[in-house]
Amino acid sequence: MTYETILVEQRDAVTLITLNRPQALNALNSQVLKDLSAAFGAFDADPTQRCAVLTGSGEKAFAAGADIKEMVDKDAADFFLEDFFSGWQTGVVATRKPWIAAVRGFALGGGCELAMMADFILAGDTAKFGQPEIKLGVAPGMGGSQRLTRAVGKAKAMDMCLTGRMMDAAEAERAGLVSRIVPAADLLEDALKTAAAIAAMPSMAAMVNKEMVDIAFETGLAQGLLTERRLFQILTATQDKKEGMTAFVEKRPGVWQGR
Ligand code: CO8
Repeated sequence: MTYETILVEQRDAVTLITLNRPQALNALNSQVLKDLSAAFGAFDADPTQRCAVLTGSGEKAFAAGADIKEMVDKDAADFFLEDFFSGWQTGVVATRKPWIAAVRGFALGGGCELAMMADFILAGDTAKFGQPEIKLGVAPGMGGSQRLTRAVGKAKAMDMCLTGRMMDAAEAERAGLVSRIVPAADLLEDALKTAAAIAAMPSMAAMVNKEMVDIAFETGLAQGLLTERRLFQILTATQDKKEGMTAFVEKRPGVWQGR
């Protein structure tokens, strides 16, 4: 498959997807959404692929936002009739296998929102996160006001959205937006290593773990706990559960079937 705005390569069981519009700081236009939706769909459908990494080309940006040049001449009816941005939910968020955002440089507006769609964010020490849409007379439209608030709490989310200021990697880690910071030069290698470790896990269990944590953001505690218990019970019926526990007792590594 060929893509116009992204690069996709497979490294064993890990798919590496690179946003590739460095001249526009990897701004997210309709073609990027189309390409990413196809790439994430192919990743999800390919049984040889078990974890993905999304990163930006160039050192300056993961993505500097939705493409302002594409939006500048659209009016409200255009945005409404196209249900602008709705494709991110179906094309990217709906991915069932785990994936990591590896962020170096700017992750602003839609770029920050795209990073937050990942299961977790690994940050290079040059990462800068922000929701500067207010400075354009708008507001986040790809989940920023919701996911950022859930990730860092109301005070910081309000501060970010109302002032449009950027958060550096250290602040993002303290606030819980990113899981870890590594030197920018080592980021990709670290992210690929982390993804390979996830890819080596029993893959159905990885998908279920992902789903469980996502449910924590989408339901109340009682419903979340019940869903967790049911999903746990379903996992106990897998060959990998039998193998994992037997391998532990026999003091040997497990050999996974992914089911
Ligand atoms: N869209 C399009 N092009 C961009 C974008 C963008 N978001 N960001 C940067 N570029 C382009 C620049 O126009 C420039 O291209 P050119 O040289 O052809 O003009 C090139 O990338 C390099 O950018 P700069 O020269 O500006 O680089 P600097 O190092 O001086 O500045 C910044 C870097 C600070 C990142 C700066 O580029 C910037 O502020 N970018 C915009 C950041 C931003 O506002 N992002 C939010 C966009 S809006 C959004 O994501 C969600 C909107 C929700 C709307 C909801 C409607 C329904």
